[in-house]
Amino acid sequence: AALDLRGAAYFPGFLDPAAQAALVEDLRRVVAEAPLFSPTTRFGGKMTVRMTSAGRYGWYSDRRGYRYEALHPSGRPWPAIPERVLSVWKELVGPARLPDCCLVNLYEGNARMGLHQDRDEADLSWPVLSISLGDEALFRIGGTERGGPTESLRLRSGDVLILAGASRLAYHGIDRIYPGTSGLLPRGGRINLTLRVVD
Ligand code: MD3
Ligand code: FE
Repeated sequence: AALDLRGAAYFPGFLDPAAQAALVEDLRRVVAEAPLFSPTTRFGGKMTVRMTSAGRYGWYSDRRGYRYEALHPSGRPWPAIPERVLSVWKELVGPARLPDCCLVNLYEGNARMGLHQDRDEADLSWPVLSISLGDEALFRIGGTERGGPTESLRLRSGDVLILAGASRLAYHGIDRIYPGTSGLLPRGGRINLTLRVVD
């Protein structure tokens, strides 16, 4: 059953260990076609998270700012979103519209993601769906104003979060990863998938 977290729907343990392992296999193929990279922020610093994408668009950032791109930095199109990833979206969001982008974030070591809003998408009425795999993470979510109160939640492997309604524009981030809390990834670390309708 979904718990309500500031309007977000939280499905702890939605994916069983076999389903999690199947997604990791799918992601190995995605990363082989579209290698992970560390984007530069508009302020010139490197992000500590490594990322890539699948789908019609991939999320990208450099000194020109944050945006969606139709091509990986290699110049090739992004790989297709794996069918088993789309199944999670169809089950929880519905089949009417499929996501254009599956952003793959890999957290290793001291990687983190500062508080931000996701607002690069054309139609913010579509939800964002997030899948956590691997080591546990300290996730923080606040309101729609920077500097307001926040609450923290430990995201675990197999958890799914749907950000819709008021929570869609909530400030959120990842404060830290807890190494050694999951055996899913042989070298440790955490993968987060975010599915989005872009345009
Ligand atoms: C709340 N990723 O890629 S997932 C991101 O774990 C991002 O990699 C984090 O924030 C991660 O943009 C958090 C949970 C999440 C995803 C999208 C959201 C929370 C959100 C969009 C709006 C509000
Ligand atoms: Fe985000």
